[in-house]
Amino acid sequence: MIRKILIANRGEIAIRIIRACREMGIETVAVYSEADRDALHAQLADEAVCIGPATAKDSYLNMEQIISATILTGADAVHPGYGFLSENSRFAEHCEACNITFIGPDSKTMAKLGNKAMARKTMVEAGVPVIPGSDESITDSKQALAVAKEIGFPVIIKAVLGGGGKGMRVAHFAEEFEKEFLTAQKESSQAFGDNHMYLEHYVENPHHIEFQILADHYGNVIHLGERDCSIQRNHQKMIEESPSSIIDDKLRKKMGKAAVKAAKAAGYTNAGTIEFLLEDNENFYFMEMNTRIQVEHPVTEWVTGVDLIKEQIRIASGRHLSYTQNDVQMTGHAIECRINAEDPKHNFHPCPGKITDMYLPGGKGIRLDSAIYSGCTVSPYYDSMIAKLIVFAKNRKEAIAKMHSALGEVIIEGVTTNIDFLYDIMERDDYQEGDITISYMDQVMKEMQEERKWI
Ligand code: MV4
Repeated sequence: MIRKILIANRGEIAIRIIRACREMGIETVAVYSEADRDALHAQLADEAVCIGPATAKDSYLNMEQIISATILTGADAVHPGYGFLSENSRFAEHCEACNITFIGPDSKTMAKLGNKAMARKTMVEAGVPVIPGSDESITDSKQALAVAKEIGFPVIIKAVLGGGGKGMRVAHFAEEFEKEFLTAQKESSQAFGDNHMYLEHYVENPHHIEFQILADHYGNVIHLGERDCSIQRNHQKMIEESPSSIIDDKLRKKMGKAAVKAAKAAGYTNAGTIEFLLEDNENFYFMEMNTRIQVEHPVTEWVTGVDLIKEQIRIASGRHLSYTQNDVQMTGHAIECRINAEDPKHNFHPCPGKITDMYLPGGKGIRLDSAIYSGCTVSPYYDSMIAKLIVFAKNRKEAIAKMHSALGEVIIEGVTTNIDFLYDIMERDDYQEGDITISYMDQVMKEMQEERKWI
C-alpha cells in the first residue's frame, strides 16, 4: 500500500505525478531547490521540502537529502520522474535499504540495463536482434581497432555507461578510428568516470523507434506500441509521435513481441522503454532500454488510453497490470512538441528569464503539460524545456493541422522560445509526408541555412 509519495523531481513531470497521485488519493511531497522556492510543483504538492542550493548536484541529485526528506515526511515511496536520479541504480539501492519503494525497476535490473554492454549481451542471449558489434567491453584502442575491422566500417564507438548519445563517436574508416575512440573514451571518463567502451556497426539513416512496455511483479509484460522519436537535434528530441508513420500492424506486432521479450529477458518490472533503430527494409535492432518514465510518454497515453504514471504506481504497490495485451488498442494519432526556452537563431542556446505574460491553447484534443505561469522565472540551472504541447486527432494529417493551429495560439513573453521554429516544421512538405530518419533535423538546418531562414 502506498499512501504518500515523494516526488524527486521538478517542473512539468513533478506536476504530472502530483496530478496522478491526487486522483488516486495518494498524498504528495514535493522537493525543491533554493532556486525553485516559487516553482509550481512545490506549490501544488500537499507538502514541500527544500533540499538544498540551486545546483542540481546539491539538490535534485543529492541522494542523502532526498532520502532524509522521504523519511522525515513519512512518505512510503519515491517517484524519480525522468533525468536527475531516475536511472541511478545506487539511489534505487539506497531506497531499498531504507524500506522506501522506488517507483521503477529494482536496483539490480537498473544497474544491469545501465551498463549498455551488459544490456546488449542480455538481448543477444535472449534472441532479440542487436546490431553486429563487440560482445565484450574494451578499453584498449589497438584491441578496439582489431574488433572494428572485424565488424566492418563505419563503426560507432559507445560508452558502456553512456546512453542517449553521450560518449558516442562514429569512425568511417580505419584511419580515423583511434582518434575517435580516444575522444569517445575521454568523454566517457569525464562524464561517467569509466573508460569501458563497446563497438557496433554504424547504421546509416535509420528511424528511432521506441516501444513502451509495462511489467508487473507477477511476470505479466505488455507493450503499448511505439513512439517515433526520429526528430531530434544533438540527441535532444524535439517532436515525438505515436503511432509511427512507417510502421504497419504486422511490423508493430513483430517489434512489440521483441520488446516484450527484451523486458522479460532483463527481469524487468514497472514502466520501461525499449529503443530500436529501424531501417527502411524493416530490419530493426535493440539499442538500449530506458528504465524511467520518458518525457514523451503522453503520446502513448493518448493513443492507448492508459495512464502510465498511475500504472507505475499500481505496479510499485504490488498490484497486477490493469490491462492485458489484448486490451491495448491504438487509436488515432498523437504528436508532442517540446517547447523550450531557447533561441533557434543562436544555435538553440538556452534563454532563461522571467515569463512576463502568457496564453496557452486548449480545446478538443489539446494537452499542455507544463510548470510555467505568468510571472514565473525560468531558471538557468535546469533543462530549458518549459512545456510539452500534445495533440490528438483521428489521423496524422489532422494531428499535424491541430498542432499547427495550437502552436499558432501560444503566447509566451519574456523569454525566447522555439515555438515559431516548431510551427515552421509543421508546415514543411517533408514533415507532412512522414518517413523521417534521425538525420532529418540536420537536413532541415542545412536547408534553412541556405535559405538564410532562422540562422
Ligand atoms: C546508433 C546509431 C546508429 N548505429 N548505433 C543515439 C543515442 C543512443 N541511444 C544510441 N544512438 C544511436 N546509436 C548504431 N549502431 C544511431 C544512433 C542515433 C543517433 C546517432 C547520431 C546522431 C543522432 C542519433 C539519433 C538517434 C540515434
